[in-house]
Amino acid sequence: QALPPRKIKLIGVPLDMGASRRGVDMGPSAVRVAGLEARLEALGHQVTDGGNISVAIAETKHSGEQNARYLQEITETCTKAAGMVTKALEQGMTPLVIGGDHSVAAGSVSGVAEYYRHQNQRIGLLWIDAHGDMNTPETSPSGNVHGMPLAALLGLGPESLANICGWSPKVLPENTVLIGVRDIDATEKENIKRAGVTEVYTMRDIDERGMRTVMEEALRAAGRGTAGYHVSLDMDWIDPEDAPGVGTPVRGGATYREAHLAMEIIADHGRMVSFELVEVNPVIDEHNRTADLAVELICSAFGKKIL
Ligand code: EXY
Ligand code: MN
Ligand code: MN
Ligand code: MN
Repeated sequence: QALPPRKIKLIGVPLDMGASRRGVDMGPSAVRVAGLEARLEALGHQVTDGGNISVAIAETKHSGEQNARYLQEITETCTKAAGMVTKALEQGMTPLVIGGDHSVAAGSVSGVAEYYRHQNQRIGLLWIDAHGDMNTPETSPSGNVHGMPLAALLGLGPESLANICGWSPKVLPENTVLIGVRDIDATEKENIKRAGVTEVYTMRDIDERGMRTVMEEALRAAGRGTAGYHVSLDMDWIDPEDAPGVGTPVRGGATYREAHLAMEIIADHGRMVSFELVEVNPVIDEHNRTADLAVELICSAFGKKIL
């Protein structure tokens, strides 16, 4: 059913130090319990579960600077994640990273960019999220690092995250696309401009122009001159009616069908080089239904068709 079959490397990252609400560290487990491996294999893919990256427990650490709490531990985790992602690609596998809070993306996207850099290629990035994740320690209203990973990947900082793999920026603004945003801080808005990211599709754009048009434009921008793109899916993109188990829910998100359609279009284009899904919080979920939806969406992104 899925075309063509891929070798998928599953990498769990039980990180929750980037968020103030606890519990997303249980995300990888909830997504596995929802049947991720079996359901991908039913589509014809070959899945190897690489287990979880070992992550420090917040209670055993000092949070450090308040404008970017646990930055050191998060950088260590992201560095490990980047290494695993690069290695999976070297082995001909498609990385599938399950978080954890969204700060892990600073590692996974770095790992993908590092692999393609060795082939003199660059990657595009689809950031699918209610939030922009474009704060720096200087602009963050919360000090939560999960509000900063996209700024790091574009080279704005924080510096230790931006320089994972020893270079920066990991993606160019013209190949970086924000999809579904509806909660951006005023200072963060400035950062988006400063970074030069113009491919921003808000929920209003999706309402007015439809998911199909938005996704076609988004994929064109992310794919222009790149080896392909990484998909970073924050589950808080989806409306809390359908995805209640997330750390930072925001009303007015993508519907169940819109979310599937976006993933189906990504699969049709066949240019996704890696995928990550973050911010599932089992502590506030209802009978694991956010994790179930996460698995469904991953299957759609990996080629599951209705008929
Ligand atoms: N913009 C807010 C902050 O920086 O604190 C909220 C960030 C939430 C980030 C979530 C994961 O996408
Ligand atoms: Mn297997
Ligand atoms: Mn996010
Ligand atoms: Mn978010």
